[in-house]
Amino acid sequence: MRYISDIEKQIKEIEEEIFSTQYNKATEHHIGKLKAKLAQLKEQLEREKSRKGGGKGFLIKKSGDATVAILGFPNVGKSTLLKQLTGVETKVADYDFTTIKVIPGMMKHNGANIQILDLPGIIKGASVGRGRGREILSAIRNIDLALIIVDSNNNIPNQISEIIKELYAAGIRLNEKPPDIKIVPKSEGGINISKTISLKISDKTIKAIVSEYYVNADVIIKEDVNEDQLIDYLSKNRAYVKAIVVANKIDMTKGENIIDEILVDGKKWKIIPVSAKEKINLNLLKKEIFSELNLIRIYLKPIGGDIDYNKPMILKKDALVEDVCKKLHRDFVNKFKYALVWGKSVKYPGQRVGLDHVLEDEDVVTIISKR
Ligand SMILES: Nc1nc2c(ncn2[C@@H]2O[C@H](COP(=O)(O)OP(=O)(O)OP(=O)(O)O)[C@@H](O)[C@H]2O)c(=O)[nH]1
Ligand SMILES: [Mg+2]
Repeated sequence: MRYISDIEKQIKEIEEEIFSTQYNKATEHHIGKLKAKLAQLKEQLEREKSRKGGGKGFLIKKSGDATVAILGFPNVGKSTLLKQLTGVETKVADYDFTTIKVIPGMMKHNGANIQILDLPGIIKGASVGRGRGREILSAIRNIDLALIIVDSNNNIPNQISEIIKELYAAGIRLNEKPPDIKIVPKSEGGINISKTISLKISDKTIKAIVSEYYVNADVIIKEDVNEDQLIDYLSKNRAYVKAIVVANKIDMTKGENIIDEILVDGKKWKIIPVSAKEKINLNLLKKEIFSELNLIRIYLKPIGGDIDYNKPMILKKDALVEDVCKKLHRDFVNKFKYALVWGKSVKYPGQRVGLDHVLEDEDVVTIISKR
């Protein structure tokens, strides 16, 4: 434990130094360096803690076409929502921390099986291990979509802001793309920077940060990143997750407070107002989940047979004919001759296409294979 407390002490010292240093052009590189050191210490702390057995994470078996997690403060109605979306009953009660482990359910929509995970409530300090914070946060690193549930009786922007802060501190970036950076370590020559655009941060700052990780490296930057994004790239443990906000209990607020988009900490968030208890807007929510997941439905038409519109094949957006073949059976790719496609992705009905043809939602496909 001594080792862990040493790391924690160093983290505290650096955080205090960053906090008390004025940010300007002259201190930018120094702050960048401190932030990079901080990121490394935090990673080290995580490693030590998980090595010591704490926070192994919940054991979740992914299943279905995509996985969505329900996330929010205690008592906002997460388990009630799970029940309404999936039929899975778990304890619902009017006190905090009713749910203490991950409860999975399956939501059927548009022929897709969407796995929904109900998580215990997260609290302020989750990222440093309060509540079951570490387990909860590690569970959302590999999902396809996070539903951030807030209680519409309370301050909505505050709840969103607190939750994204906890996730951010745990290395989870919501609705962000990984920065367009490439860093190639070398054996000599120091740190070389090349940029395709001009950046707000100076080369000195970039060097200060990168040198915390590498002595020699080529750094290629293609977008106007800040120091945090550069550190994100250098840290290997960042997770990029999509998210939408669900404002629950609107039956109690009579629609006050409810807006469909909100600006929190400079970022726009889409809000779906619902009442899990009174079943208001649940179909709208299902539709939103399906569309945010970027899934498409493909109907298979056997040669000379009928299409079963109730059983689409569910694939990710921009899927190819090849993906259809692979999902049918490994052999279909080898035996593939051509495919016939009807729908939005082709110019005329029944068009002949190859394996690399990009499909669209609700296309009808017939695979013609060699004998
Ligand atoms: N009025 C109203 N009450 C709701 C709604 N959804 C849930 N509740 C109530 O809010 C309380 C908490 O519901 P849960 O579903 O247990 O909340 P939870 O977020 O899973 O709570 P924890 O597991 O403790 O984090 C219960 O008393 C529910 O009946 C809603 O849409 N409207
Ligand atoms: Mg619950």
